[in-house]
Amino acid sequence: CDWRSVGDYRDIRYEVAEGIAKITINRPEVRNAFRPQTLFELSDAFNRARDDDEIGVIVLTGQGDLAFCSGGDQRIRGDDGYIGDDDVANRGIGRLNVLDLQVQIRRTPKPVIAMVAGYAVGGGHVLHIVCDLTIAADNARFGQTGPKVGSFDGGYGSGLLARIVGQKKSREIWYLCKQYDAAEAEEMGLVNTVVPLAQLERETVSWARQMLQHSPLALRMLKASHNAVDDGLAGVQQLAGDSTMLFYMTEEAQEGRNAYREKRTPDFGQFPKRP
Ligand code: 2NE
Repeated sequence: CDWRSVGDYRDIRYEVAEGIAKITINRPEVRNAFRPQTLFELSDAFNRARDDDEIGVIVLTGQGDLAFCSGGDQRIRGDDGYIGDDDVANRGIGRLNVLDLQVQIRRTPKPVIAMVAGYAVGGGHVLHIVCDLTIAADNARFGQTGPKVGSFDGGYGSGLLARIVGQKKSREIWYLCKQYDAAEAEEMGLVNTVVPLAQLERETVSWARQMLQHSPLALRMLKASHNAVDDGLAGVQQLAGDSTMLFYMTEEAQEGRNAYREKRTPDFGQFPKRP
């Protein structure tokens, strides 16, 4: 892929090619741990990819071969969350804004692929969980560390993980804080496929290209449908919003709009009462 860099970011890179947006966490010196700034930038990049109607698939990855993401940057973890530069100026109040990013990835109406080389642990592991698909390199290692470092993610990090690998395995992953290699992750359905490290990007781009050949609206509806139950009323709301969007595209809905604008009674009688 001939990636073209877009935007001006400190902690991440945003690149596009062939209808694919690649978002890279770029803090390899800390195994791509995130701080509040990283998450604000990731949020901006996901919005950028969502709003760009040329982009059909988004890839989330980490810089280098050693890590996808190692979770929250423990060096700037305060007593109530992660403290960014602005937060220090603003009385040092901590944030857990990775949770907002998780929700944003779920609500982004385009497939998101986690492209994982090296460690995906802690909050970094949860980021791959909330992506639609995960392509792992054979050097990938997965796990949660929360109980070891005094943290936990009781939302998607537990609930969605349990949906993916089952209740017993999810509790094992969290309670014991073990690490799992790529083959074990594939075995438990935590990743879609495992490929040699040297082929990781090629394989990921190939999956993206296959999806780009398919109907973007069908993919959008499938993402919302897969999310709906687990996301509760917010999931239903997204699916319902997509229904409204599709309804707006019909002549029946447009008749309602046109009648209002033309100050006449709408003629809905022309439309069939479908069986
Ligand atoms: C990721 C892992 C397993 C890598 O191990 P290894 O042996 O390959 O590297 P090493 O030497 O541990 O790490 C290299 C450098 O990166 C820093 C290290 O401190 C080290 O720095 P130097 O000693 O060279 O200066 N580093 C790595 N991860 C970091 C991190 N998360 N924050 C700050 N610096 C980090 C191994 O490094 C590891 O286990 N890392 C910690 C993983 C972890 O516990 N993450 C936090 C979980 S809690 C969380 O993410 C969270 C949540 O649970 C709920 C809400 C929000 C966030």
